[in-house]
Amino acid sequence: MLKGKIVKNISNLYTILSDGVLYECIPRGRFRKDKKTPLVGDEVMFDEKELCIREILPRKNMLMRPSVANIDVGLIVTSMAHPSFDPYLLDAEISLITLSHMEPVICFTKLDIMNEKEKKLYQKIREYYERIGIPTYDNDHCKSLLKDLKGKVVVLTGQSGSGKSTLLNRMDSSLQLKTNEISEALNRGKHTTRHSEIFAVKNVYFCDTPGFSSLSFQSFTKQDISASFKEFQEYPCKFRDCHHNKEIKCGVKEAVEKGLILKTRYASYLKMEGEGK
Ligand SMILES: Nc1nc2c(ncn2[C@@H]2O[C@H](COP(=O)(O)OP(=O)(O)OP(=O)(O)O)[C@@H](O)[C@H]2O)c(=O)[nH]1
Ligand SMILES: [Mg+2]
Ligand SMILES: [Zn+2]
Repeated sequence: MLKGKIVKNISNLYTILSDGVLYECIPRGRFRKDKKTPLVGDEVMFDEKELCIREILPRKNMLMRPSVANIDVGLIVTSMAHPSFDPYLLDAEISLITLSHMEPVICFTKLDIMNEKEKKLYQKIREYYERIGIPTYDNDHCKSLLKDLKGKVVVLTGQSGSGKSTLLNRMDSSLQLKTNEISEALNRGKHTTRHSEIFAVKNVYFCDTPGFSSLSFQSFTKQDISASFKEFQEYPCKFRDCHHNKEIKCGVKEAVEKGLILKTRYASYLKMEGEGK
């Protein structure tokens, strides 16, 4: 029996990295019965002769969409043009990553093709997220990103066509990951990356993933969703359990009025909170 890390999964076949060697394994039958699915990022015990996963070791954390485990940083690859900036998707990803006990980091893309309006928006957006404590980068400055992520396990998230695979190719041209033009008619990507896979670039483990555009908050409590909007805590409300919705003397709503909280961010909050239990 050996210990290893799942670095790739296509249907029921798992690629496991152990001591520099790759093994292709299937899970043992019992996992399905126990409703346990091994995930990319999992540390596992496996039988190297039968090529069979025997045990999933305890997880530090996991994400549902994309489904990955044992992640330090969720790198949200955020396109500013083609596909156009989607504030809800960014906020939803920040909250899901935070609620899954991972650190959110943003990498903006497509800065070279922004129009004047998008350039203005970009300045405002980047400043805001930086101010509320989320590190921001862009794909024209990959070196600093690599330096700051040293030693971490990083999952790339973001909608199809945002440039996740392109970002990895820019950091290591030998990866040659498949990328695709976005559909101009639909202004979105073509779901080019079909499975999650971990690649080592220098001393960072990056997990490339398929893009998702619908994310659900049904399994989270309204309280947890509220807590994932960390900057809201800076503005006290009259009621301690304020939902920042219809209540009077709500510090958060006042901050939105004053322009201290982004309107789009508040709209994201209301949408997610509405879904929570
Ligand atoms: N002009 C410009 N094009 C970019 C940039 N980043 C990515 N692209 C292009 O955007 C398209 C989509 O990029 P991908 O890397 O395939 O996007 P992805 O996020 O991996 O998409 P999925 O695998 O479908 O989830 C490709 O045609 C890239 O060449 C950028 O910064 N500027
Ligand atoms: Mg891709
Ligand atoms: Zn409030």
